[in-house]
Amino acid sequence: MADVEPWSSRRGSICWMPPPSPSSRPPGWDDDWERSWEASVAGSQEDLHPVRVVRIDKGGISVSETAGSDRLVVAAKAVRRVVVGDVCGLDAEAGRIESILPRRTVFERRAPGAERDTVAVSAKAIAANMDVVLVLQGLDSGVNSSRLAREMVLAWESRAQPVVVLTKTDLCTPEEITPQRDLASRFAPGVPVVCVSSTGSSDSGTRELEPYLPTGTVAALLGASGTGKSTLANALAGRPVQLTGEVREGDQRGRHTTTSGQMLPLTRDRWLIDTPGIRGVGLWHADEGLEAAFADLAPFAAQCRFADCTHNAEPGCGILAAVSDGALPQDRLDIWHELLGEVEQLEAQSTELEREARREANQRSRRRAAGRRSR
Ligand SMILES: Nc1nc2c(ncn2[C@@H]2O[C@H](COP(=O)(O)OP(=O)(O)OP(=O)(O)O)[C@@H](O)[C@H]2O)c(=O)[nH]1
Ligand SMILES: [Mg+2]
Ligand SMILES: [Zn+2]
Repeated sequence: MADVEPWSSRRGSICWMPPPSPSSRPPGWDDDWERSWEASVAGSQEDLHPVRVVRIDKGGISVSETAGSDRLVVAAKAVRRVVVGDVCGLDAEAGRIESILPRRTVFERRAPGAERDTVAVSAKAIAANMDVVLVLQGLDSGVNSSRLAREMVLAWESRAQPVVVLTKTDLCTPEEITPQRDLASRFAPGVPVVCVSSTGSSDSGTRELEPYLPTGTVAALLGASGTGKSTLANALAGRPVQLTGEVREGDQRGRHTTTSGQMLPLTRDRWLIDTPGIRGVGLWHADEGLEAAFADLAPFAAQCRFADCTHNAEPGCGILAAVSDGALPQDRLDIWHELLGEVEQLEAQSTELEREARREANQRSRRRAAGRRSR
């Protein structure tokens, strides 16, 4: 390997970095990334190398230049905005991330408050560029339909492809599984529902998931505590993997788990994006997600007499008609009203916060202007 210069000698960082080879490509790279790279970086900044953010710690950003390669460490100061999963242009000489490729998919949570010089009541990205979101529900406790509906909104909103995974088939009889699968399908219309068992000694319990995780896939896991996310990750990897926040045996301080996000290799060519933030993500600016998650309501809504029908009590409401003649189950409409109400409430709050932030930003700029005048 040519010209390996210890970073520590140049910039007080914690890791050395070999210069990337020009032909290497980061984990999960595909033709779309190649096109995006050509369009946004390659022509204008020839000295940059494509890398993927695979881990973010307090101390720095780890990037991977090629699948399975050693990780490189970039000072966190360089770019605050990157999140795990981001594909970036790295200036290897300077050890700096210079650009972030447009994100294909992203998990966001609300980040209210004003930042310097900007009105920033906005969504804060927490993970990017996952291809698939595995939404887990445990068959042992039964499908929680309202939770599943909410998770589907979040998954769709990220723009990644959702797949519902019903775990722990080994704890149920086939007769018990069928109605649960049907319930899940009803609350995740148009989404594959796969039943797995992650605790067997062979991989046969998770084989059904394979078609949804083709070579190059980057997946993320959504699901309540105890639904089997860690166990499924281990089963898919064929070895124990360490999800964020888990305390490793014999290391009660959880030293290895302080990361705020990581992209773990499951196999040589499949990855798992894991951040504690994904698990805690709430509804926020979820219009697109709501629309996609409730696609089963759309054909009935198209029949409503009024374009702005709220489907509460209006005459000629296609949805209410569908409910009364049994074409649309009442519980689907109920959960839609509930989630829409939540999103609207959040939006109303954001408007208030936004007003406040704008007022503060204006005050700051007035003070600055006054400062300039008095100089
Ligand atoms: N029988 C059986 N048990 C399972 C299966 N998957 C998970 N479990 C058990 O369910 C419990 C919870 O599984 P975890 O993988 O820890 O769940 P998790 O989603 O990671 O939970 P948190 O980390 O708390 O969010 C554990 O006791 C697992 O052994 C399965 O397919 N079959
Ligand atoms: Mg876990
Ligand atoms: Zn209506």
